[in-house]
Amino acid sequence: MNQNLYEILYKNFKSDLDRTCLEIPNYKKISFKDLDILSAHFASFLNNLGLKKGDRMICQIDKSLSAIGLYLGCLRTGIIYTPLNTSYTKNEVEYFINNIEPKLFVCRPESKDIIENICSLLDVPSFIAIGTKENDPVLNEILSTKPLNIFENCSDQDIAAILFTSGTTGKSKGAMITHGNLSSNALALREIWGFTSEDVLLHALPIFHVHGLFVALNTALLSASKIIFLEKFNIEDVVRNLSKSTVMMGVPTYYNRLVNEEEFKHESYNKMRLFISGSAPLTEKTFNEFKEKTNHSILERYGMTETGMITSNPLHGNRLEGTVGFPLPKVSIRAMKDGKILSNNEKGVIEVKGPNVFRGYWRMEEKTKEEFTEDGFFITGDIGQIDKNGRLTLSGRSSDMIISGGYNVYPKEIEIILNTIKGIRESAIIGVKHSDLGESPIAILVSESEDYKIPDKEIIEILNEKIAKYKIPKLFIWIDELPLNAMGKVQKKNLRIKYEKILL
Ligand code: MLC
Ligand code: AMP
Repeated sequence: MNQNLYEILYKNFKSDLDRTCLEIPNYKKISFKDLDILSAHFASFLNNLGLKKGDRMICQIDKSLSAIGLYLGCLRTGIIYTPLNTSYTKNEVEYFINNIEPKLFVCRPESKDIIENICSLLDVPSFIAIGTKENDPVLNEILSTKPLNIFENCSDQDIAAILFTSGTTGKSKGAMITHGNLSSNALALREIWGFTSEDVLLHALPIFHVHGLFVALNTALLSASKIIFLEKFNIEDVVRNLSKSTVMMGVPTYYNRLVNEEEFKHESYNKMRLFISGSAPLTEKTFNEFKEKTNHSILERYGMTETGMITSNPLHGNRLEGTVGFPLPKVSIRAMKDGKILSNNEKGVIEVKGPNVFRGYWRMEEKTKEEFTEDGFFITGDIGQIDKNGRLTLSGRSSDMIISGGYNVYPKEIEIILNTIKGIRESAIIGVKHSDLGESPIAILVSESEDYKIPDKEIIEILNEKIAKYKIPKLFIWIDELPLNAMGKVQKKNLRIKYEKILL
């Protein structure tokens, strides 16, 4: 049987073709039929450009109907979809192109000149720029093609998408996510979160990461639920549209902001049945304040780019603050230490196995091998404990990764750049508490000379050229020397303890 994810989604919404699928502010309503036809136009357009199953397409575009059309068009044709965070810089984009070797790059109109230049230098055969407006000329061109109602034959092992995740070495890795990974996860989430065609999902997340793209979109489409599709998380728009919604998904920052928003009153959530949080730890404070204000217990779940969703608190039953719940159907987890499986709440590294686990890192066989155990479990790098009922509580990460507003920041990537700046002898990036974003990176620097410290502004200018804005440290602190352990390694734990509350 064809395991093409689009065909599976289609089979599940085809009895609702005339119902509204997408409500996008300042746009006409889009029915499931409209969406199906739109994706067939995109499939045709990709096909006319000569792309075929297994070819890669990179896009760095704003959240829009076209972005969904492109995603679904790729699924239909078996073309590998590679979305990039819109804040990535030219420098970062070049790395992704070199790594992926796409046949097509789709960018925003405002970055057309820069991307066109990179594409010609790096031999990307095709390139287009597409905007968000209903009358965008490139969208119109795509809509003028003859729709291609294709469901390319795919096995559950065929790659549907490659999503980049950074690494401890500072080098991004492309996670190869298959049609089978995505369908198994969407089917499991529909079941455990009770999604139906009666639901209205408030969608304010970006769609270049797993959370907004797969968890939210795939689950809603598979359930034939309506989606209120907002361009981004803007508190006024979210509050206004929540009154028409039944489910919302978000990172903890969204819930921090809602709790502190005066206009977020009973009328704004009286139709809501479920608030879901993930991508970063939801603090007990936010969970409890939200519960006090709304009488809703936020349902926290846990996942990763490489694995999709792994565990979730229950829809029915106790949603325990500070825990991420139980493994999804068909997913196994274990906590490991020194090669032993732990039990009864002992802390170890969490490993996961199941149909949700990705195929490996694109063109990084060695790295892939390192991150799997011999018996096929993926080593997440998250530290946690599993109680006797199977409930998981996370307590940290084995790497020093920072999660800022749901985006991952890898210290190494920033330190490598800082250490090349004249005037900086050495640097350490650490994550400290941030009341809105959860955590934020700050830089601890040692100067090359005693009497001159480069102004922050100059450092930021250099960083802005090379890395996305959300990775820029919120503070630069100069000290005489970095604390080292006996092995000569920077004791980041000590720095974290010292500066933990500096941004609060
Ligand atoms: C934006 N900015 C951030 C930021 N987002 N800075 C730090 N951390 C962030 N997360 C910066 C911008 O570059 C800009 O800088 C300034 O903040 C204002 O931009 P904005 O777009 O207006 O920001 P804001 O609306 O406040 O965005 C914050 C946010 C957004 C939390 C709403 O980042 C967001 O929607 N995050 C969701 C991330 C997500 O989807 N994660 C899922 C990963 S998947 P300047 O200098 O120009 O002012 C995953 C797996 C799983 O982890 O389990 O789900
Ligand atoms: P990413 O690389 O963007 O896929 O991020 C995945 C990481 O986000 C995981 O390895 C966890 O460290 C973190 N994460 C996701 N969900 C949660 C959660 N509910 N609580 C704590 N951390 C989470």
